[in-house]
Amino acid sequence: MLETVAAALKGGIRVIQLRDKNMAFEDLVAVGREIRRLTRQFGATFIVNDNPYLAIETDADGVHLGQEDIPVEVARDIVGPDMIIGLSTHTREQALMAQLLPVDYIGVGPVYATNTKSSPWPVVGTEMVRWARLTVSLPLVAIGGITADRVPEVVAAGAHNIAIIRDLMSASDITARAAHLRQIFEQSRAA
Ligand code: TZP
Ligand code: MG
Repeated sequence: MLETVAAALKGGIRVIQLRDKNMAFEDLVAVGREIRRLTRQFGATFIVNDNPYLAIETDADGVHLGQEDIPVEVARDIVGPDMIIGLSTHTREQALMAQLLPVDYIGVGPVYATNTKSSPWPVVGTEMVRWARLTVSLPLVAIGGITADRVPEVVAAGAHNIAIIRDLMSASDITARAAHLRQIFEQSRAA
């Protein structure tokens, strides 16, 4: 896991999320502290999934919560005012409601079908990204089935940032793939 993170950072990935639904808390703390060390070396942001206590234990920059996780207000009380909190949204109603919560960005997805997560939420398409950019006053992170060739249309729809698992993690050369993704992302933003 640490080799993969280091390779992604070398290729220009700027945000790393630690996400493992099966690891014990103590093991997540141990690996999380190593990822914290690596992300700091690269000046990158470190977010943990699901658990605000893990964010504190690893000195992460933030915690990402789903609709079924601990309520955002409770997480905010735990982590304090300065830590980043992100919230996944899968419907227009959830995205609108997020504006009333103490969150710093929302995830929007799944934009495309994906096998990485057995998500109960239907695909939202780039239409929801486009709608959210026009309607919701929070930074948007698009997620779900995003590949390098889809980055331009997701950015054109208004995503501020993009979360990718499979397209990067399944690459034989992760550093090269990360550099390729970053290049397409920057080109798309410029366009
Ligand atoms: N949440 C919504 S889709 C997803 C998560 C964690 C998985 C995204 O992974 P991939 O491989 O980039 O589709
Ligand atoms: Mg979660």
